[in-house]
Amino acid sequence: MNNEYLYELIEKAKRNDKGSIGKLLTILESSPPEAFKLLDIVLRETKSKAHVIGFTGIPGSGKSTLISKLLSFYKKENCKIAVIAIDPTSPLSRGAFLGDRIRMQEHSLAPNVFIRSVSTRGLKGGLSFAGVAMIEVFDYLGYDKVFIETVGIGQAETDIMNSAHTIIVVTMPGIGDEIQALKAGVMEIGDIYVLNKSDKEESQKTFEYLNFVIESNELVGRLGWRPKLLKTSALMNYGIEDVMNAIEEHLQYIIEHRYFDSKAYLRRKLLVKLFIEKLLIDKLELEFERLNIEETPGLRNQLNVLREKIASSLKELELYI
Ligand SMILES: Nc1nc2c(ncn2[C@@H]2O[C@H](COP(=O)(O)OP(=O)(O)O)[C@@H](O)[C@H]2O)c(=O)[nH]1
Ligand SMILES: [Mg+2]
Repeated sequence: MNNEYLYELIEKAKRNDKGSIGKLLTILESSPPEAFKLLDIVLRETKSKAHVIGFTGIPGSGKSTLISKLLSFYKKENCKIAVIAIDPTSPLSRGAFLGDRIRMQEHSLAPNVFIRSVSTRGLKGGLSFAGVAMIEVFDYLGYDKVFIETVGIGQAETDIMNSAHTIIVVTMPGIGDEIQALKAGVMEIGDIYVLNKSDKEESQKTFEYLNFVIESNELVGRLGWRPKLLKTSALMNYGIEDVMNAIEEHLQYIIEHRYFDSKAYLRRKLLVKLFIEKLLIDKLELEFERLNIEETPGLRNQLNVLREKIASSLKELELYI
């Protein structure tokens, strides 16, 4: 890809040409040299403006449905929103219920909404990199909100969640021992807890339990923010506006506490590490595949072959600079 083509893509993406935006995101997933050129431009824009909101919680708790309903509210506010779905069960990937997929697709036709599904497969060391880099690209393109949906299990998802200003943990009634859910760790990171599927009978009991945990200060929010607990039924479109109001309240809180900019700073710093990490891991994987331990007997020799290859790839970094 020559530079002119990349610049052209960026210009078109800035005018909200969705095809071009999609191509830029694909570059982040598939081509480190091009990704480098793109991010070098993107990160020169010093002021970060996008509010990044992470949605996590067990599969089936209703994250995608909730996001889809929130999009309807935010669209009315004339907000530009990007959704990054890092979720094998995302409505955008195969295997989802047809209805969910259609609802999400309806949103993605709206000019101010962009939805991207990131496959967890085939991105070896690069999932964190691609996810965090996508946030930066949406920020650069003037998106007001970036929603991220993950099931929050792997390291990549932790990196990406750490890049969010506001974290929403979505849970549902009847998942058995709620204490287990808390112990799973995922419950400890939320700024806002959403008990979805509150149309279900057993939901009041779960709500009271979660409320008790939060009230008794077992869950300590970041920066002194008191975690909120909300009840929704994404299916019945109930409580969605409350979630939106809580998101906006949290945004105001973090702006007042000067957390908004420091988060963006940390995210951009993380991206530097993830970029180098991705280059090195890709190189190591490639050379490891090529290594023939019969032709190169002895651990010392084998390590030496890999060391030399990695050293030469570090030398190649000069090509970027
Ligand atoms: N009863 C009920 N079902 C819901 C609600 N929200 C989502 N669902 C259903 O739960 C299933 C999983 O939802 P989904 O949004 O894909 O969950 P995700 O895996 O967390 O993204 C789907 O069949 C939804 O229709 C709700 O509020 N009440
Ligand atoms: Mg989902």
